[in-house]
Amino acid sequence: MIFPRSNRVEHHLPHFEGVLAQVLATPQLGAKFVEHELLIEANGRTTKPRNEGFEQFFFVLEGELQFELEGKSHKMVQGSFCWLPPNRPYHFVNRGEALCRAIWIRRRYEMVDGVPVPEPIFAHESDVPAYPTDTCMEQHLTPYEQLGYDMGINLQTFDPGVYFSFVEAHVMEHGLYMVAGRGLYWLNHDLIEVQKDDFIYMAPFCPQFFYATGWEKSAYLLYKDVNRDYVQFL
Ligand code: UGY
Ligand code: MN
Repeated sequence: MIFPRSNRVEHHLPHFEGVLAQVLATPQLGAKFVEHELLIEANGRTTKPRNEGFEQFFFVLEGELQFELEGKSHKMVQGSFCWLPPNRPYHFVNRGEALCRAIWIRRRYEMVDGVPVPEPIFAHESDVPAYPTDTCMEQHLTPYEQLGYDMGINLQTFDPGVYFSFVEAHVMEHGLYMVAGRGLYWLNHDLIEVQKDDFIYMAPFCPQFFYATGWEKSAYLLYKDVNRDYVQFL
């Protein structure tokens, strides 16, 4: 399912002030995660510390955000991100003068016996090494080589004209947010043009293939469920 920016509407969420949310993916769509784009105006904020039993990921698309966790303050700018395990109360405020746009992804963390729950991560995309994968460069914003992570977040960057070497299909679902450029996405036998700020939800086993077009690099932020088996659905 492609969800271009021009089709999206905004609404308010409880316990935020000066913040509008675009809902990108929820269980109503079949997703096992919830993804929003948050539009946080100057001085927009959480109105009380948020303590939720979900793991969470934030990525700043533009603007800046002052994020507080456990008495520590983290200044987040464009390209900054954080991952939080469940039940770690946080709050944030946009102390800048411009709008802050951020991607916010939550899901239920799946515990595994003997595998410790990882500690929070605060970093910037430029801190994360990029590896060549198939035909793109891939950065693992959550280091999901470690089994403790069940939320895989990749930043995938493509040179113009580059395309996957095969049509992928896998049990993992995706929430894909285009952060730069444009291209053609093959999704379950439809070929769709996508560009910066478009969102795509890919259900489990959706055949998928990307062909980067345009004159600049294309990039997307990609959620996928990782490192767990699927017996919970039996
Ligand atoms: O990791 C992935 O599943 C990724 N290659 N999929 C995608 O970009 N559609
Ligand atoms: Mn994939």
